[in-house]
Amino acid sequence: MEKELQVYIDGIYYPKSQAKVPVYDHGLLYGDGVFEGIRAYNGIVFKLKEHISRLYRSAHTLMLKIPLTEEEITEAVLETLRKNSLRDAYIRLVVTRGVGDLGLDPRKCPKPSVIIITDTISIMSSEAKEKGISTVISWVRRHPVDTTTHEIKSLNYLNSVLAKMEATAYGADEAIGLDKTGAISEGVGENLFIVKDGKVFTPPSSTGALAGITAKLAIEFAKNLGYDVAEANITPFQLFTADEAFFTGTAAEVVPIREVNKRQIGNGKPGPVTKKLMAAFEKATSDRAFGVPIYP
Ligand code: PXG
Repeated sequence: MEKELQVYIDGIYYPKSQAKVPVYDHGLLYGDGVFEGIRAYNGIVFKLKEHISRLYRSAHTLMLKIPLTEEEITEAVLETLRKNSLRDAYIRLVVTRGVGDLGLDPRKCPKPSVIIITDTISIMSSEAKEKGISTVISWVRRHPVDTTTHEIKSLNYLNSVLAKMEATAYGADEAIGLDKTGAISEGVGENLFIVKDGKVFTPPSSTGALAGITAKLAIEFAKNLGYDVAEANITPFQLFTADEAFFTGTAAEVVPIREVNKRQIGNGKPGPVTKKLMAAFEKATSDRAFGVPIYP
């Protein structure tokens, strides 16, 4: 039998089937915690430093003190990957408020818990990459910036789950969320971009969108390719009538959007800017300069 994957919980490794959190953990009771989703490609953990840094920024906002330094948590991620002999992996890093009592007060939670899951990931199909994906704008709004905004990568993802279910129910591949004003914010686990008249636009963080690590890279690549890139409010109309649209994200990488609420985007095929950015991103995932080696 194949050896079971080992999961790191507070410095101890448990087989996947026995890796559990206590029912009094405020991560479960109140969604009180933060997480990161990270990928490793061919022995390199892509943008690990940036993901760890974002984890600490999320935790800082929740006044959640991670009981490890950034260096220690980096080493724990690498060690977990080595323990599982992984080279291509999906890494889920979770920090919960820890065990408390049946009340909201986090002062009752003396010790946050650090969980590191390393597993494989179901990636976007090659068909999605070649033809683009279909999307629906969901009735479920993104969290406003003055609530549990998605600028914080917290354990509150219920609006993403609901929007994803809606997309599935309507036979679409992915959902798009609006902010409170009706402007486009992002996908349920992806940032969104449009291309119009040769210029690239993405919604600002005032829409509650996460500062995506893949998005930041896509912006860099687009600028290097000579395109103007700007943060701008995007209306549903502007999305429907864009020349190109695409998502970026750790799971999605760069993926073309061919349809929004049954409206075809552009000519319905991945556009030239999207294709160039997909190629640039793919090249980056096999470049050691973009990550940290698991096996030095
Ligand atoms: N917006 C949101 C709300 C996210 O959760 C992104 C954008 C893209 O950010 P990055 O930094 O990954 O380019 C995310 C990331 C999943 C899954 O299981 C989702 C994310 C990351 C990993 C896995 O669907 N979301």
